[in-house]
Amino acid sequence: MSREDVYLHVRGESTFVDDLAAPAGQLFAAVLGSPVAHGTITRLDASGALQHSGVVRVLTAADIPGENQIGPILPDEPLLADGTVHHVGQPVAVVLAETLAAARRARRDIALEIDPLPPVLDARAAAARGQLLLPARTFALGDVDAAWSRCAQVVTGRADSGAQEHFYLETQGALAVPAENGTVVIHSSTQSPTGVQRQAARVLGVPMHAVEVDVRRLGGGFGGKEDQATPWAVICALGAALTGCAVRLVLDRRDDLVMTGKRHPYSSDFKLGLAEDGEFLAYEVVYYQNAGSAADLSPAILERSLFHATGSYAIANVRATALSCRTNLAPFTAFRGFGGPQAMFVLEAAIDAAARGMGVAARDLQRRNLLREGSVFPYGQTADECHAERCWNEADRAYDFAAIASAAAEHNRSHAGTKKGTAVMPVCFGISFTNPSLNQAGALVHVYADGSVGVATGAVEMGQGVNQKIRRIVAAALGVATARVRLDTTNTSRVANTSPTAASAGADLNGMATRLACLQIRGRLQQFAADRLGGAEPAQIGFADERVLLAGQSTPLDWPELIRSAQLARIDLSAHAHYATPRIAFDKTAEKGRPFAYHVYGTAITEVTLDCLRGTATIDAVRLVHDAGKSIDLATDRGQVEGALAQGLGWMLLEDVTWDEAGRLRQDTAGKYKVPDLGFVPPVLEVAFLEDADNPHAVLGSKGIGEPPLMYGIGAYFALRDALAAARGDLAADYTAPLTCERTLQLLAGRATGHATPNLEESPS
Ligand code: MTE
Ligand code: LUZ
Ligand code: MOS
Repeated sequence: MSREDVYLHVRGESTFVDDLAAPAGQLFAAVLGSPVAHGTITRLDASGALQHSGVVRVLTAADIPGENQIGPILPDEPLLADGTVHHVGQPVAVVLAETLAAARRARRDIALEIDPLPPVLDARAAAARGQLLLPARTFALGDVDAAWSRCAQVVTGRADSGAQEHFYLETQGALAVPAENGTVVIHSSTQSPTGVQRQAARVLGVPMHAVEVDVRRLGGGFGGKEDQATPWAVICALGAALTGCAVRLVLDRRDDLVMTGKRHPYSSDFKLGLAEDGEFLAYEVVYYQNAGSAADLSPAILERSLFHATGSYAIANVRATALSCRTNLAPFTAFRGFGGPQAMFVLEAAIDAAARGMGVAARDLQRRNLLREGSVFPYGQTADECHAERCWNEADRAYDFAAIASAAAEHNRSHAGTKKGTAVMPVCFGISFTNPSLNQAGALVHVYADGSVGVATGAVEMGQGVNQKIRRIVAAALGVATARVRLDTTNTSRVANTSPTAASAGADLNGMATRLACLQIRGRLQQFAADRLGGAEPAQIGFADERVLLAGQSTPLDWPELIRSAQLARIDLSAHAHYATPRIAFDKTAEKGRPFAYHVYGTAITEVTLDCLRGTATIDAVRLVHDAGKSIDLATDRGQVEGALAQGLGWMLLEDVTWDEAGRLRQDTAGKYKVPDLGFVPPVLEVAFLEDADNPHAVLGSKGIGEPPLMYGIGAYFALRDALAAARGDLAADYTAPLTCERTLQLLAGRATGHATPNLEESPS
């Protein structure tokens, strides 16, 4: 049985927030965002907007009954601007009107005057001014300073990676419906129903029990709705509380692009030292993370960059320092990979520079330094059940890296107009929220009297297939067909205090909680069936193919009959369970611990062809071996690998996010932003899953899959650089991503490409 929602999607029957029928008296909201990146509000007068017919009320910071604060980590993010504005698009006021058109029209007639202050847009410039969110953090291993003198080769350089727009098909939105006695129900397109509940309660000044958040599904989240679905939901709740009417707010694409955060741009300095034989002896790196104007999730994202500083490699001496820099851009936020891709890009740039400096193939250096069983990460955890070399070797055996590279070289000898390039990209990604307390989940399972099963968990379905995986987990635990199992909406009243569906751990955590709940019910049913079958041992009872088994043999009792009679016999057919990942801990003072339940591994080889005249590149092939553990749903996992890869390729080669000097986003409409489409994805895309891979640390031996494959996309950047190097022997040591067609042409012309992030001031060093 394939995914239930596939049929709904294809027929256009799946519902999203904006498909919910309008409650009687519903109002529409339109948010006025700041037109300038930094300044002091000198006048905010809504009287002009209130003249419009249909306008009911205009909300500003002064209307907030509770705290004007929604910062999830640091209290630095007002819901509505109060006194100062810190980025273009920052919410300042909200028009509530009877029609959407009236709300949007009236928004233009709010008088907003701002005394501008100079904006800081670049991370290094912000660091030079001391604009850090928190003190810098450093992860260290061994003795870096002592190691340099032993190195035969030391390369230094700079690497810059750009922002990335989530471009979920469903824009941010919410519908809040007031209920009796000051309570409210919020339908939100959020990955974090509890996060919305917590911040709505904070802003309204009510207990969390007065706020119910409900989520059917998202039309994509990709991290963009891990924290940044909150303001829109809270604005609706505020409007509902103040007017007594339901309030709907669904951002149009332009507002969504301008007002919400993207993947963090990073600018980094690296220094990599190698022994004669290519061993990585020492690695030093400083990351300047452009956090935008408020902390949002930036400190957690910065932390994950540090965790992934050494990528898939064992390096004995490391010092990685990370600075989260406050700038006047919309707060950057979670995006698939969560700081990991940015860190891995820097190390791959260092390896590329070293390989070119030493005249060896990058893949020989990569292979020489891969993580092995027992390798120690800079944060103190060891690589256990390490599959880095297995993935590499299986990929090399299946695809023959040397043959692919020599075919490219052969092409390059005989073609002047086009050049081929190749690169291998190994990935190692830690699974668990790096904040240990987030690694918990709950589930509520009901077996109804007709034998059908309803499941509620904290997991949000956003296209990643978590519902399908949970159905399969239930089917396996109870021995029933997946068709019997249906996932309820994700609702804070059914399962409370949940973590966001994120960190690729949604199925791990909620799947395990669901399995534990099923096992409780299963235990009761074993007892009941044992009695009914004339006093057998409960342990002898099993459930498979919708039948009750006794000592492995089929009995006349089938699932519907079992449940019907169990219900009549007053057996509890419901269970709640909670799962907390065991054995994870992290000491932030020492910066050492065991933050991850396990790691995901894989290796990809990418081939590109560069058109030397036009600067265009085509990705010819990506072939990879990925460690998915024992997959719960192969088709879903394959889809996740393909989708994540496409997003990684887009980040590296295609998707360019830029701002003008005043801090205004240039790509403020869909037409100005390129996202990968089918024609961009390589025609040859071979995905093999690692054979005989088990994982003792997650449900049914599976592994989290949502994020890790994104980082295979980094290979395309270095494959394109490889092709560029074939076109130009004196290729500049410029590591700026994305390597768009424009940048490629500049490199072909022998020019530096400039940096993806605004770099308006000199860097401090
Ligand atoms: N796949 C689809 N189709 N849509 C999404 O929004 N989000 C990704 C990934 N895959 C996403 C997706 C991100 S950022 C994460 S963290 C995981 O799914 C979350 O789901 P999981 O933990 O259940 O894998
Ligand atoms: N969110 C979070 C995440 O809060 N902590 C994490 O470690 C994480 N990792 C990936 C994606 N989202
Ligand atoms: Mo994913 S960035 O953890 O939502």
